[in-house]
Amino acid sequence: MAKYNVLFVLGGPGAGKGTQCDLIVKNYDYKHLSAGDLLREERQRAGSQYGEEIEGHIRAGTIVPVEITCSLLQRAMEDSGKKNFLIDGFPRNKDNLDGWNKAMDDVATVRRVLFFDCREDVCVDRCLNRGKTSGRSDDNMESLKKRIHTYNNSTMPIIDHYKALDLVSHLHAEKTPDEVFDDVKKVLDELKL
Ligand code: UP5
Ligand code: MG
Repeated sequence: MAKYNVLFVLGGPGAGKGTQCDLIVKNYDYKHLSAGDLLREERQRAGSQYGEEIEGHIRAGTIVPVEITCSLLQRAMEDSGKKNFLIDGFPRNKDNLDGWNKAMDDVATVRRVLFFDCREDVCVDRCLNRGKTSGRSDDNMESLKKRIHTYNNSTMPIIDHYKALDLVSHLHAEKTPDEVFDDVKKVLDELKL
C-alpha cells in the first residue's frame, strides 16, 4: 500500500492552525486531524482511561505522552480512508517526534511542515478573545503563559529540526485569514499532492 502523505501544521497557540486547515480542506483533498481536538474528544469519551491525564496536561499547557496522541492520530488516519493528511498541532516536542518516527515511519511520509509564525501578543489576544465563547479550559491567561512557554521551549526545536531537513514553509500568520491562505495556496499548489 502507498504511504500516507502528511503535512505537519505547527505554530503557537492561536496562530491560526485550525482556521487555515479549515480553509485548506474546502479547497484541497486533505483530511484535517487536529491532535488537540482528538485529545479533547478522548477526554470527553465515556470510559476513557486517559480523561484526567489529558485534562491535566491541557490546563497546564504541557504535552500529553506520545503513545496516547499518536494512537489517536493513527486510528483517525486509518478510519478516514484518505491518503493526504494535515496533522495540526503535532509533533510538539522530541518525545512526540520520536514516537511518531517509531510508529509511523513505514506508513507515512512527512512531505512538508506548514509553520504559522505569529507574534506572541497577537496569539494571546486571539486566544483570550476566543475564550469568551470557546469553553476551552486553556483559553485563559494562566494556561496561555504555560502554553507559550511550552511552545518556545519544546516545539520550536521541532520546527528547527524540520528546517534543517529543508521541509518547512514559513508563513506569516498575523495577516487576515484570507491573506494567510493566499500564501498557503502557493505552497500546496507547488506540492501537488
Ligand atoms: N484567528 C485565526 N486566524 C486569524 C487571523 N489570521 N486573523 C485574526 N484572527 C484569527 O485561531 C485562534 C483564534 O484566532 C480563533 O478565534 C480564530 O478565529 C482567530 P485557531 O485557528 O483556532 O488557532 P490555532 O493555532 O489552531 O490555536 P489553538 O488554540 O488550537 O492552538 P494550540 O496549539 O494552543 O492548541 P491545540 O488544540 O493544538 O492544543 C491544546 C493542548 O492540547 C496543548 O496545549 C497540549 O496540552 C495538548 N496537546 C498535546 O498534548 N499534544 C498534541 O499533540 C496536541 C495538543
Ligand atoms: Mg487549533
